[in-house]
Amino acid sequence: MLLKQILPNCALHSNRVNGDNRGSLIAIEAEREVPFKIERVYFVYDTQPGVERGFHAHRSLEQWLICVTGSCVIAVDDGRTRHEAVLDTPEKALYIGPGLWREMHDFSPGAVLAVIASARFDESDYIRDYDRFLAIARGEQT
Ligand code: T46
Repeated sequence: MLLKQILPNCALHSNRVNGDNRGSLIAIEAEREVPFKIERVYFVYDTQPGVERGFHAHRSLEQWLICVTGSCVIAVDDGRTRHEAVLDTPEKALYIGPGLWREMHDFSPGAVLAVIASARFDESDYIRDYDRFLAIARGEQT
C-alpha cells in the first residue's frame, strides 16, 4: 500500500504483513508487491558507525529497499529537491526508480538493508558523479 509519494519516481510503501501469534511474515512477489520483474537481490550489512553509502544514481534500474533489521535513512534527490526516508521496520519499503541520486546514512548497529532490483549488476548503469547527474537531470547531457 502506498504510504507517501516522495517524488514522481520514488515512494514509500507498506509491505503486507501476515501476522499471527507465531510472529510475522512478509512476502514479496515480482510484479505484485514490487512493480517490476525481480532480477537481483542484495544485502547491505555490517555497516560501520557513521558510514555513508550510495552517492550515485541509476540510468534505468528500479529498486525496492527494505531495512529488514535495524534502521537507516535514505536520501533521494531528483536534481531539484532532496527528501529523506527513514526505513526502520521491515513493514516499510522504499521504491526508487531511475534517474534519482541516492545516499544512505545513519545505519543502526546491526542494520540489514535488503534491496530487490529490476536488473543484474551493471556498472554502466551507474552515474557516480553528482555534477554529471545534475547535467543529465537538466537534459544537458546523456
Ligand atoms: C544502490 C544502493 C541502494 C556488485 O558486485 N554487485 C551488486 O549487485 C552490487 C549492488 C554491488 N557490487 C559491487 C560494486 C562495488 O564494488 O559491490 C561493491 C559495493 O557497491 P556500491 O559501492 O555501489 O554499494 P552502495 O551500498 O554504495 O550502493 C548499493 C548499490 O550499488 C546501488 O545500486 O542503489 O546500494
